[in-house]
Amino acid sequence: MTRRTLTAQDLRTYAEDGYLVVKGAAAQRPIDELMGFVAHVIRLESGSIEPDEAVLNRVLVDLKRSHPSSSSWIYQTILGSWALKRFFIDIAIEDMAMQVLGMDDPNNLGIVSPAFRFDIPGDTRNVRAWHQDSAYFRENQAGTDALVAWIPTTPSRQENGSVVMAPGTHHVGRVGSVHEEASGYKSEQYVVPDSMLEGRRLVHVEAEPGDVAFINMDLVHGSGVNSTADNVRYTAQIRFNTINRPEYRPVQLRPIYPTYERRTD
Ligand SMILES: O=C(O)CCC(=O)C(=O)O
Repeated sequence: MTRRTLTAQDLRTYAEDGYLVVKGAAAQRPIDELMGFVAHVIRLESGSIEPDEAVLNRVLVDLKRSHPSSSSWIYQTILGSWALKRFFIDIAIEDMAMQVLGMDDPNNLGIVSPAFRFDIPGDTRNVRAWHQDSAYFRENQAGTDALVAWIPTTPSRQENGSVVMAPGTHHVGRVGSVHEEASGYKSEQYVVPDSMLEGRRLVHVEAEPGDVAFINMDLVHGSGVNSTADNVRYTAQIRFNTINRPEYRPVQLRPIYPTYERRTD
């Protein structure tokens, strides 16, 4: 993909709102390849021989409700895959991330937590509450030195729970969040105080596969509510950071190998 130059207005929007949606930033082919791989992983666990559309939606919804551990196996298998790593390389959005970070030398670009989410209707255990990513990821101090790239790989709409932004909240900086440990099948959360949202305008991002939202690490945002019957919302995320800062602190991760109760056990 050729280098895409962001405009001065794009960079002003990012600075003022704390996020920027770039339409058509990623090519369709890597998205199709990734979603084909995701359907493959769901088939490995569900045993379904139905077409991709059914596997990616109804089959996964049913599986997650009946076998939450299977859904966890699928989630972790996707995170550990070569296909997901290759996706982030193939979409080649690092130039845009560098422009947003005001960086010239790619040797100064770090990443953390290349991730992939599937948000199924009615799920309350894995949605992200109102948060700042800087509470989870501590590589840099300043919210402007790092960002989240949020990448829908299927259409992301208010009704299927697309991410909701609170524009301008990044100007407050990192605030004290309440930490809730992961437990059972519930994800860990760092939740910002309600006061961060008082009087704020909220924007439900509506985006197509290939659009990318670049989000300042201090911007308050969260998952919406997926109120559809069986439309799973799929998104990838990768966090870019700046390694040539005196306070830069690379994360050290500890492996955990949970016991999975597979559907076929
Ligand atoms: O897409 C979503 O539900 C929100 C994801 C998010 O907020 C994040 O990864 O920081």
